[in-house]
Amino acid sequence: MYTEQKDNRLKPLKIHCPELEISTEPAVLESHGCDWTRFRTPDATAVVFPHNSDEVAKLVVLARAHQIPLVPSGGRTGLSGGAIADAGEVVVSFDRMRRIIGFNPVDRTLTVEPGVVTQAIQDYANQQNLYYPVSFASEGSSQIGGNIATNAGGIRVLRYGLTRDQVVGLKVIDGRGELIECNSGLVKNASGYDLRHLFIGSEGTLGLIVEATLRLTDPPQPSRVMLLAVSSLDGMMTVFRQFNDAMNLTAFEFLSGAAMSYVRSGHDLPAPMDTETPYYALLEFDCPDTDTEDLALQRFEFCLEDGSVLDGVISQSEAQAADLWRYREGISEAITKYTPYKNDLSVRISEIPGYLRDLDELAQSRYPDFEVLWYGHFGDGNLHMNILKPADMPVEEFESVCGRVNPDVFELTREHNGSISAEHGIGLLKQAYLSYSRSEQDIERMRGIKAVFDPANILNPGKLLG
Ligand code: 2HG
Ligand code: ZN
Repeated sequence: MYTEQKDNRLKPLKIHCPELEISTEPAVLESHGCDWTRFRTPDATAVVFPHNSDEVAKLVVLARAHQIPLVPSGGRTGLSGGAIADAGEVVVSFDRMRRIIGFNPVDRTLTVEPGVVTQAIQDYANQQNLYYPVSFASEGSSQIGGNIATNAGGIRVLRYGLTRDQVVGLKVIDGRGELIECNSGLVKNASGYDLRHLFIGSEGTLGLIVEATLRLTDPPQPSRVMLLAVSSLDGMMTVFRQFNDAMNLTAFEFLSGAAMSYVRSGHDLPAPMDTETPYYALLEFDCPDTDTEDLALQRFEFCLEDGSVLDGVISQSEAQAADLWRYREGISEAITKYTPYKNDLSVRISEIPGYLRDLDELAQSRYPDFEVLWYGHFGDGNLHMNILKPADMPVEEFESVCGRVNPDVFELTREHNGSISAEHGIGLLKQAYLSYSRSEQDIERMRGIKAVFDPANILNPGKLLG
């Protein structure tokens, strides 16, 4: 974007919000103008760092008056371009709003500012002998405001639900600069539309989260992790049913044999077992006593006998459990250097084998020269499809080839009643495909809601609804 247009956005900020911390340092514009998504070049006008909700409100009022587009920015670990500023927007970083505001031991709630890092919330909960259950590989840098704005999922959704299920109170500055207080930490509240749930997962298009109250829960029981070599997708379903019926699962993840090879070479990990298979399942379950462990081993024997499992290992310590998790949690980072094109898909669990088979066939016929890796959260129906870029192909060409196949991938997803985004969001990258998961009428309804909270369309324009 032209410097003059950027100046027109920057000047009112400097004049009317002189106390606001503003950076136009090239390195800051670059780092805060994008998330973990590849395929876009950041081009932000400025990055602002409000210190409290009053500053956020004042900023939004000014942005509305001067038609300055704002991109909210947390830990920038998103994978759909929700936090990208590539059209001269002003990035609103919550790096200076990192206070833990208060813990209530009776209500078991924690109130925090949006810039608090997810792991800091987990650690705080642990210190109180409680537990914040939302967990994913980027928890060391992602911020709670971003988690809420994208309704982050992760590895323990099948037991504890999504970020949405942990939020009991929310304060938000909407696109008119008004503070909206939602639910005040109540467990029960039947007083009408629950606006909190509109903001959760709205990808910063309806309001900027300035405070959140989170429900903490009991610490988990001692657990075990199993990594199983699984012979086929139907075998994976057998394993899921056997263990889900018998055990209290906290996670049921899967990865393809190819994903296993990449995570091993990327992190220099040893072979977890002698047998190599097309798929691996990683299970975590409560295991408070030896009877439960015996039960798990019985289920394992059953799966071995019926051929769905060919081999497996079980953790005997927390360190071993962490080592086994690396085979699943390390994949995304290990393949970053191959500039993967990502689709984050979901179907009902019972649909996974048929859907994945159809998808794999489609991938093999439409991307014959590309390597496609599968992994994800089998236990909640979320599949991550990663297509690796051939080393000699320019990024633009790769993106456009993947984009041409997307309609077929998403049509198949629609046929299986699935969603084109399970947990990463629509953001910028999947915006053009929203209609594969939402009807035209639904999109119109969402536009109506957007107009109520952000009439001037200054909050993350171009994302989600376009
Ligand atoms: C995961 O489950 C993350 O590892 C990242 O959601 C998924 O890299 C991906 O596609
Ligand atoms: Zn995931």
